[in-house]
Amino acid sequence: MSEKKRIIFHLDMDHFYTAVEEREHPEYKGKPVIVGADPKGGAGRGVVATSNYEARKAGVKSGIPISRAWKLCPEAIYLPPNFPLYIKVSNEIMDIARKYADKFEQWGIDEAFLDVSSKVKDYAEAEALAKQIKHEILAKEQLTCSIGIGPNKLTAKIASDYQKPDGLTVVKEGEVERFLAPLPVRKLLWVGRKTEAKLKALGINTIGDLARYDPAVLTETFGVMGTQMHLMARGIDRSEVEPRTEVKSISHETTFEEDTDDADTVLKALDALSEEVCKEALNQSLFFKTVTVKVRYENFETHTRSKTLPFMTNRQQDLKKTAKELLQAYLRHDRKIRLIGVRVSSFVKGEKQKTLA
Ligand code: DCP
Ligand code: CA
Ligand code: CA
Repeated sequence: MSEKKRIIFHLDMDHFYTAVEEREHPEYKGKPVIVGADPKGGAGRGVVATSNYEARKAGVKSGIPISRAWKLCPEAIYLPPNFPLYIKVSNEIMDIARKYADKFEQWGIDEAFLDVSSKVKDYAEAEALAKQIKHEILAKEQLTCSIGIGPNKLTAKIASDYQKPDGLTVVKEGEVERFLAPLPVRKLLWVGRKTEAKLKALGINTIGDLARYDPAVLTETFGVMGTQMHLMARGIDRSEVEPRTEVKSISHETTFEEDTDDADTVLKALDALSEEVCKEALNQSLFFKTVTVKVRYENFETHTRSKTLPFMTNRQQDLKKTAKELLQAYLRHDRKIRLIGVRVSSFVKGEKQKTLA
């Protein structure tokens, strides 16, 4: 049975946070702009979320310490992230792109896969469609994006990164292996720095080197991931474009060893639960607005109370403070508590971590 031919787009916004900031503040245009932690004159402890292309020329990239950015580019405009704005813009862009796809999958705050197989009959039509999407995003949002087109998600994702900013790269079926071969293995989706170092030790630098390597040895060295990497190096990826199943809430609860009416004990446990919940939200790049606490008294009577914050957050201090406020009413000297829980919901998604290794 022959497999149905697919045409997949990967769309990724150019220097997303800083591009949005430049749009909102035209006076920043042409100057280096960095969004991230407060540099505090070089003593700041956080990292760079992103930088525009002017700042990148000075070596400032996502993820480097903000103190290092300050050394490299003290003259840049430093801005704290404005997540509500980026998320609003992201939602608008996704709504534009979604219309063009048979199947749509948002991946992180500024990128998405589109399966357009039934919308176009060949790669020429696909290219025209991609231009139309880029045009609509530019017209409505005054922002540029880069689109990669290929027969599968893997190829499309690597192609969107190939010519940035404002790029459009088409890799037709049959050209995939030749397109991938000269690129560094790092470009493969799941190859992190550790794996890259191990591959280098085997003399594998490019995706082509990996494609030619003995798959049995790769499987022996890296397990299932080795098999997977070899397939990817040859441009094989059958995964479907599919909307992710959404996480609706994150919660943790704890039952006390002994029922208690001691406020300290209860509040300490509440803080620990808040920390757990926050860590999970951070891991999944989720920001929440609604906080709910749950209390079960010794007689199993159970109550919940919620509060929706006026802003989105995934900061521990916000959750701890709100959870504490909500719980106060349940702390009574005449009733012992058996269980407490903390839940967060009303999510919006931030940028996803892209490497597994
Ligand atoms: N981001 C972040 N921390 C990182 C990486 C990214 O906070 N380590 C945020 C800021 C970016 C946004 O996610 O603007 C999108 O990430 P990308 O990796 O797509 O990077 P950019 O869009 O900034 O740049 P590019 O033009 O290279 O895509
Ligand atoms: Ca981007
Ligand atoms: Ca991205």
